[in-house]
Order: sequence, then C-alpha cells, then structure tokens
Amino acid sequence: MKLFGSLTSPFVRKARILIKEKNLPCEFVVADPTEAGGVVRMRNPLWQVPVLETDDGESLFDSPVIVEYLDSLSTPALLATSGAPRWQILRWQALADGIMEAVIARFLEGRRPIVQQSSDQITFQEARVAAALAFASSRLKAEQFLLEGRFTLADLALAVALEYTDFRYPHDWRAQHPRLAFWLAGISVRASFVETVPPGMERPQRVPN
Ligand SMILES: N[C@@H](CCC(=O)N[C@@H](CS)C(=O)NCC(=O)O)C(=O)O
Repeated sequence: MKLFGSLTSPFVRKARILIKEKNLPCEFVVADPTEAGGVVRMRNPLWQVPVLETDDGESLFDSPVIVEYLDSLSTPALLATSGAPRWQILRWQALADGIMEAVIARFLEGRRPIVQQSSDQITFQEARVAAALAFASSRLKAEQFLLEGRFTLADLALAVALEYTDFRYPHDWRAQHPRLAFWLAGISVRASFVETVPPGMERPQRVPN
C-alpha cells in the first residue's frame, strides 16, 4: 500500500498517524496535488490529498474513507464497527474535519492579496472554529480519552485538528478551554504524533502575552 500526500495536510496526517498507531505496512509518498499530470490528480479526480493506493491497485479517497479502510485491516479497531460508539466517533471526526476545513479556508483567505481579502470570510471561519472548540470542550469528560476509555479515531482526529489550528491559526484558545488543552497535551506526546509533526510546526505553540 502507498499513501500519497503532503507533509502539512492535516487530512493526510490523520492517515499517517493511524498507520503508525496500527503499525500497518504502508509507504508514505510525498506528492503534490497541484502538479498537473501528477500521481494525485491521476488517482483522485478531486485533486486532493490524501490518496491511498491499496495492494490491489485501487485508489481510495478522501480521508474518512482512507482511515476507515486502513482501520479495517487489523485489530483493535480505532473506529467502533457498530452501535452508539461508532456514531460518536464519526461525529468527532466530522467535527475535527470541519475545524481543519475552517482553518484552511481562513489561512487561504489570508494569503490572497490584501485588496482581495474578505475580512467577513476570515471572521466567519474564525467563528466556526470557536464554535467547534466550544462544542468539543463541552463534550469533554475528565478522562484521558474522549470515549470508550481508550485511544480511538475520535482522539486521533480531534488532536490533529487542534494541532493544525496551532499551526495555521495560532491563537490562545487554551485560555478559554483549559481542559481541552490538558487533554490535547496527553494525546500529543504519543509517538505517532511526534513522528508526524509538520515541518515548521513547533509544539505546543502559544501566542505570547
Ligand atoms: N475532505 C478531504 C479534504 C482533503 C483536502 O482538503 N486536502 C487538501 C490539502 S489539506 C488538498 O489536497 N488541497 C489541494 C491543493 O492543495 O491543491 C479529505 O478529508 O481528504
């Protein structure tokens, strides 16, 4: 198997962390989704990373499909296969993916020439991130993991989203959500997280007072 992706994409990082957590035989290949005629565009008509090449040559996208496929290859599952835990884990992943999308949208807007930037768009994306972090904070229990008393895809996805927020939208969300910050610190020390830190991302990032 081969996983194609960039070093900075949080969606790719979800899959990379899952591969490490489960010690799966999958090669990571750095690939540029903007390259015309490149492997990403050949394998994913949405021109996005991550893309997974399975052992039978099939291409899988997008990241929720890839992580579920990879998770199905060995036990223990990081995504419960049925019942309430499954929907809860999938909702955590949806929340995390939504945070990543909002952070990316804000970041890309901020990279447009100043005269073309929409401050409304930036404010809107920041408000979405704030609402999502408040939701996450309100659902957090005083436990090491989000649910099931063990590390699941929910912990994986939300921690990737929060670290990506630190990377591309550094602001002091920890002051408002100290329990979330404490929970993240416990997840971030896992080898799978340490080994997949994007280049240029220091951990933890804090806004100076
Ligand atoms: N819903 C997709 C989102 C993937 C995505 O947005 N990937 C970005 C990188 S973070 C991408 O490939 N963008 C295309 C580009 O940079 O040209 C998933 O979960 O895989």
